[in-house]
Parts: sequence; structure tokens; C-alpha cells
Amino acid sequence: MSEMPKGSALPQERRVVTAIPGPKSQELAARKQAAVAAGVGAVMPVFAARAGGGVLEDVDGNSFIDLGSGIAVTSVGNSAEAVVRRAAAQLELFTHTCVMVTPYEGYVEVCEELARLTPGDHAKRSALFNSGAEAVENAVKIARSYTGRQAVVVFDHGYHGRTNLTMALTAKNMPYKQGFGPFAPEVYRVPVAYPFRWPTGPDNCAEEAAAQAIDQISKQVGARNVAAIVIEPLLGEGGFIEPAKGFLPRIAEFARDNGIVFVADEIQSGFCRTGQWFACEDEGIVPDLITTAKGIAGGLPLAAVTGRAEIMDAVHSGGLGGTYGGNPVACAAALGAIETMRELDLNAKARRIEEIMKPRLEKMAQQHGVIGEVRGRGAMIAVELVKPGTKEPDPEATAAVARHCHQAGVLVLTTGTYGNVVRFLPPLVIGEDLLNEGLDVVEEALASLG
Ligand code: PLZ
Repeated sequence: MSEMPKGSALPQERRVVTAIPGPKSQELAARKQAAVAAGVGAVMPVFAARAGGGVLEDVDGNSFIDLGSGIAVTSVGNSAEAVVRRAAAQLELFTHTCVMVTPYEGYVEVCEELARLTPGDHAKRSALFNSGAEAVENAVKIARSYTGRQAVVVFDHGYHGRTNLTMALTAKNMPYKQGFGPFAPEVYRVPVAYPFRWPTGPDNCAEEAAAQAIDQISKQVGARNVAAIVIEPLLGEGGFIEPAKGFLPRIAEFARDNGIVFVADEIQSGFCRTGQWFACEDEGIVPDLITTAKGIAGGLPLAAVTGRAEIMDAVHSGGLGGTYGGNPVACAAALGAIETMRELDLNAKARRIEEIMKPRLEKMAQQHGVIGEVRGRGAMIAVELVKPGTKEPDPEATAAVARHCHQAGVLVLTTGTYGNVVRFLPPLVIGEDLLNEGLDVVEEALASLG
């Protein structure tokens, strides 16, 4: 392996040289089936060999245009130079102490960066964890500890993880919850302003959805029993739903008026993904707590809860932690990722990606009735597929488009409560030619639906 070029040196090209999956991937797939639990699925059953910038190369030498970033993780590119450099340097010094045993500077530095980068100029604190789900669980623990209340309010189409509490917070049954109950109590789900599917149409969606949500919280739960309202400012697994403008500010205001901790789950939408450091900035929302993961560390496992000092510090010493949370190598990688975001102005790159993608996808929508809506911001863009002329979800067409793209060397992901959304999450460093070539293949895929 040592003579192989590094991921960051990979030619930025699409190249399909075998059937997909190729023979080596098929061999590995057989080994996977015999050794790996069946519950661990794979979107595209090719095995990765190297990845860098905007491409992923498999073990058969196929090179895929990466429009998924490992689900919005490698925003700075795979094996990004600063991530590798800083993580490698840290690996040489020490790999672990456990921050609860002997702290280290990298952990503090990541928390300082989080205080600078997240919305609001109030005093902030952070705590670091390993996964997004763990961050969301801890945000709820912190909110409960601070308020002395128990209820947690979440939204239709919301996704927050696969642990027991976060399964309860997650809306969709299959594949996340089926057979895994009982779920954590004191979780209440209310409507979200989903313009494309709002029964009375998009125009009054924000006010009507907010009114319904607030009415349900007030009447069914009791506002003074609610510790936290947890929402993704741009819903990811639910189908890249942008709540109608006005909805988030109204919910945030209701939380403020009632002493409820407003938690923005920016695990998928954060760190330049939507063309801003955090998606909630779009409507000037300053969350009490914000959860981050994915893009924060360029592929190493790291997650965080960041928020108002008085809320974060309500928890007794020793009440938050975990063996690996804020691992020093992951912290070094995060500092490298953040450095890259600043140096390459990845917010501007994300906005440029939107500028390229949206007009092209909108043009495709005019030609192909299967596209019900094009939506999203920055490099978090999606098309929702329907039976032409209706709003009936078309998950079969969605799967067919994804399959066509995979066969042609473009890695796309699907998503959505109804499984009918093709989502695009390119690395923010992707070259414009490569991005356009990826879109050419999407267009071919749509045309092939016939
Ligand atoms: N909150 C908003 O998007 C993870 C899930 C993939 P973890 N989304 C990808 C899958 O099928 O498991 C996510 C998210 C939001 C929380 C999470 C959970 O983050 O790091 O996967 O635990």
C-alpha cells in the first residue's frame, strides 16, 4: 500500500473501469456478509481504497465523483491536508489520555473555536463527544439539568440519531426504530413547516405550522414542563426540508418566552455546509444550545454541545463525559478542518455550489415531471421525486436515479421520510468541472426513467 498515492493526490476524475461493484468489491462483499452484522447496510456496495478532494476510488480502480461526503462529513475534502497534518502530528505525541483524567490543550482549543464560530456573542461553554447522537443526548441531559423539567419537543421528519433517547427523538420508523423499542419517555412530536407538503400550500405554512406546534405543546404537554425544543434548522434525513421562513424564529421566541432551552441540531447542516457557519444564521436565530458533529473534524469522530454558559454549567462536575469524548487526534483533526474552512473560505464555496447546482436542477425539473421540488441551501441541495403531475412520493424512481448514478461513477445519496429525495452533499472543495460532470450524470439518470 505504501507506494500508492495518498488520497489527497488522487486525480480528480470520474473513471469506471469495471462493472459496479467490480470483482474485488464483490469478493469483499462476500467476506462482509460472513463477518459483518446484516444490520449494517451499504448505499453503494463498492469498497473504498482511497479518497481525496471530490473523488472516491474503489478497490477495483473505479473513481467516483463524491456527491455525498460520507453523509456531510468530509466537507473539507477527504484526507484534507491540514486534517492529516495535524492529526498525524498529534498521533506522534499521544493518542489518548481521557480528558477526564488528564486534559490537553487541543480539547480547549476546539471549544474556544466553537465559542467563536457559533451564533451569539454571549458567554459560551462546550463539551465534546464521539458521535452526533451522543451530542444530542447530552444536550437533552444539560437542558433537563438546567430547567429541572423533563419533556422534550421534536418535530415531524426530524432525525437525531440511533441511540435509545435519540431513536425516540427521530421521527421515521424504518429503518431507525422498527423492533428497537421501548423508546425513552417524555418525548413529544409536533408539526414542522414543510412547504411542499403543507395541506393548505406553502404561503401560510410557517404561521399555521408554528400555531399548531405551539398549540400542541401548550395543550398536550404544558409549556412549563418542557426542558428543550430540539430542531434541525434544515432537516437532513427527513428530506432536506427547509422550514418555511418565519417558522424557526416563532418557535425560538416561544421557547424564550417559556423558559424552554432551544436546541439547534446542526450536526448535518453545520460547518459551512449551507454557505454559513450554521444554518440557523439564515434567519438570525441564536440557539441556547447547538449540537455539531460530522463536518467538524474532516472525518474523525467528534461531536459537540455548545451553548450559553449558565445552561452548560448547570450540570455538576463529573455529570458529563465519556472515555473518548474529545479524543486528542479528533480534536487536532477538527482544528485542521476549521483552519481549512477559514483559509479556503468554504462558506463562499458552498454558496458557489448552490449557484451551480440549483439552476441546473431547476432546468431538469422543467423537463422531468418526476422532480416535484428542488430545494436546499449551499452544498445541501436535494430534489424530491413524485409521480408526475401529483405530489405522490416516488421512492422507486428515486432508487433508480441513485442506482444509475452509482453505475456511472457518481456517488449520490437518497433520503426523506418517504424515501423519495435524492440529496447532494458534495465536499465543499469539489472542482466545478467535476460537479458539473456529476450533474450531467444525474440528468442522464432522470432521462433514463423514461
Ligand atoms: N442529528 C441532524 O443528521 C446523523 C445518519 C446516518 P451520528 N445523520 C446521518 C444513519 O443512517 O445513521 C445525524 C444528523 C442529525 C444527529 C445525527 C446523528 O449523528 O454521528 O450518526 O450519531
